[in-house]
Amino acid sequence: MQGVFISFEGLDGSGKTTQVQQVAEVLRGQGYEVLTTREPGGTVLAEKVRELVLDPLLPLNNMTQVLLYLAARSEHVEKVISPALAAGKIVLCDRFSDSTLVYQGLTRGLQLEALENLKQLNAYACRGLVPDLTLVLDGDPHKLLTRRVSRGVSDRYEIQGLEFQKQLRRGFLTLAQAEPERIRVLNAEGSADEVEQQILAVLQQFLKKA
Ligand code: T5A
Repeated sequence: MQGVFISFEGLDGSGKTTQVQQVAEVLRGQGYEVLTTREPGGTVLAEKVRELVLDPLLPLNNMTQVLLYLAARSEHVEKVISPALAAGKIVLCDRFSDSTLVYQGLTRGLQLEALENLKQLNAYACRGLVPDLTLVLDGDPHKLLTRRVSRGVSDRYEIQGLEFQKQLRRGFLTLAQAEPERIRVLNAEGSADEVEQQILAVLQQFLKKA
């Protein structure tokens, strides 16, 4: 039986990493085999790419960033995600292709219609793999950024501040509007347990149908 591929998306500090871990524990307790992973990352090479691409001191133009993310994703899909899906696991991935469309596309002045090239490059890197379900953890950028800042701001995107986070939010909501069947938007402003309950409600319904 083919597994289920679920990606978590949203602003920096929206709680994706926390939720991936919490939700994985609950699903494992229900008897599911669950793999958690993240982007950029998930393989030795992709973790090295992560260091490069998030380094705020290393100048990288947007196309170079895209190609680095896609190189990392190609490895990640081939070596980690696809084998886990083939083994029937639920894969919970902390960010995936939609982050590229938002961070390297919609926030760079591209409109939705102009994302076609980026989508094609991404589809090539992923060999056509698309998440079965994507959960966007959404909320007021100021509130969410404050959580992250209290832990220390360090990477290439976080240092771009509140205005950039607002653009990111608009970007994820635009994608969700365009693909409402796949992308579900959840309110991430509550406590971690409240957000977890919302996610589990969506997941239980989704897994019943899968
Ligand atoms: N990127 C990524 C691209 O530009 N293009 C791409 O194609 C891809 C794949 C990744 C960066 O790379 C960019 C996007 C990102 O900027 P990252 O460090 O992995 O870098 O960044 P994030 O994915 O944003 O991870 P963060 O750790 O910053 O945020 P999370 O995972 O959303 O949040 P989390 O769970 O770590 O929580 C942050 C803090 O808030 C607390 C946690 O304990 C933690 O301290 N918290 C809560 N506090 C109150 N209420 C809740 N509900 C809370 N949930 C968590």
